[in-house]
Amino acid sequence: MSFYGWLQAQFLNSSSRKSSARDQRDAGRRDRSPRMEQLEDRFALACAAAPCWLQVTLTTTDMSGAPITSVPVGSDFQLQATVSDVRVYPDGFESFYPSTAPTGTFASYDDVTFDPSHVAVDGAIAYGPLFTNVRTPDADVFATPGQLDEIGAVADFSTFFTGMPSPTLLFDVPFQANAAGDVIFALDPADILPFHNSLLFGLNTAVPVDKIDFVNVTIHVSAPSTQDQILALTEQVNALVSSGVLNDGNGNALISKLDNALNSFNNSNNTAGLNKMEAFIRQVNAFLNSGKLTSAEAQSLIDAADDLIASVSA
Ligand SMILES: [Ca+2]
Repeated sequence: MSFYGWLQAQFLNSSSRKSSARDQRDAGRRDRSPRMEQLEDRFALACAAAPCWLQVTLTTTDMSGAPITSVPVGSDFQLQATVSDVRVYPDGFESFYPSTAPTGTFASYDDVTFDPSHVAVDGAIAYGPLFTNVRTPDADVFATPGQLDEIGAVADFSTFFTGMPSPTLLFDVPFQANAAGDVIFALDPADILPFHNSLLFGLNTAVPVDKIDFVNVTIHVSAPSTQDQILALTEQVNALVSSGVLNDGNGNALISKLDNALNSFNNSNNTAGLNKMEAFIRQVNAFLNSGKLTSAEAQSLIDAADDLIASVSA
């Protein structure tokens, strides 16, 4: 598959659309901003055979798309990829391609690896609105834990004569943070070729891998605060009381120990706080032994208490 192959197959053979296409192309020429601003960016580019032609950039964002570098355990975030045509004419263009003709990324596919013991995909891929064609289906992308396999798409037909802005959104993928630590999202070239070649406007061959600047991202997954962990445990106990598993007295026996632990932690007396958490665990085990709690209910409380103890002791 190539840029011109697509043009021929999908668009140019359709004579009925040629006149509107010409209008769009003229409009695109008038609107196209100078590419000079990208000269500065090129100093930061890194590909095996500089100058680079295509940049694929990963960013981690909150659920509204604002970039973030850390996220607490249990929270959602998004992995976002943008693509930028970073060529400086005429390098990387066909010799006959006019300098005023449309530029941008026509197709981009990659693999992304990550540590699945720390983060997990938590929803569907949202491909960029200008990448509407040949989107790799979610089931294929998500088939292997710890990898987004062959994720990518081809540009919308509407961009054929206007080009594609740089950067343009390629995809957003929602993730959940499950365990504390630094998580690297790393790009790798796609493997299913030529179907998943990276393509640029004005270039009739695939973008060579050594001309692609892959920009990875690391997000720090932070453990929740001790206060947040105690609050979550308190809510867990309250739920057992309101569902009738524990009576009020049982609930108070547990919650008073959590309150005492919280006071100790707030006063920076971690040793006393940890002792009170151990007392909480003993009380849970007592309710387990007397049959008030099932082993699953008890284990859930003990796991959360152990997590808290581990994060305070770390
Ligand atoms: Ca792959």
